[in-house]
Amino acid sequence: MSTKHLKKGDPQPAAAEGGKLRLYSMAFCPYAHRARLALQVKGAPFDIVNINLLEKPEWLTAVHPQGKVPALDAGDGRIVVESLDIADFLDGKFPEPPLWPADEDTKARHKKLIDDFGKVAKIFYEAVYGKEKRPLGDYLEDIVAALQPFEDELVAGGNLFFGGSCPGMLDYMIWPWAERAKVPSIINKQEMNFPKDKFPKLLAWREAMKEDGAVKAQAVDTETHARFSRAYVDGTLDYDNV
Ligand SMILES: N[C@@H](CCC(=O)N[C@@H](CS)C(=O)NCC(=O)O)C(=O)O
Repeated sequence: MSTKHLKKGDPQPAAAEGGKLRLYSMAFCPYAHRARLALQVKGAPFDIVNINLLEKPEWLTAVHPQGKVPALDAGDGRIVVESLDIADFLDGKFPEPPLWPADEDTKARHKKLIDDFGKVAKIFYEAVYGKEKRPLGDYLEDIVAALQPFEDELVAGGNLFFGGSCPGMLDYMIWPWAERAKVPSIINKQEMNFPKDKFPKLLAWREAMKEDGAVKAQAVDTETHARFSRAYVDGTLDYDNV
């Protein structure tokens, strides 16, 4: 996959024209993926500036104080950082389709689930990039425990998606890791046998999510994700050609 990522020495591109939104992103960052999904589902015109995170452009900290991605330039002088805050900001700016559930209790539960999903993201990161590798079965055990509340929420909701009949905030905020689910097995060349019988609802959710328009528009295939992760681990990463 060929995607230009700006790096040290590259000038910052001029602001997007006509107050258009701009996302500072990196093609394989799961947090930037969250922001791209939110932009896509809202149908807001936006452009993307991809950043080489190994050789960051000098101006990146003026955009994001921690020199990270994603960062959204709202086109009106405001810059929003943190993937969930970006999605939340977009949900406020573009009410249709609403991403959060209308019911306040459900919204609070979904916010907590998004927060708790951090555990899954952390285990995933360790299984792919961790220096001291444990057998994949150990990571799997932790992931299974961390995912149980998500299966329970789908059972309780009685719908295909957390958001109801179509995906909502919780669906989109966890999808980037579902898209990358096979990467730990590929990178470690070990099977990770997900206990399908324990998670019938989550597995149906994953299949349904693959057919969603925003998910499809922002999709990257598993092999490409795995090539990125392998090159990152091996120290051979060329952001522009993965
Ligand atoms: N909590 C942040 C996490 C963002 C993040 O960790 N981004 C990574 C790329 S996937 C990054 O910019 N890393 C560069 C660095 O830490 O120097 C969010 O949700 O937006």
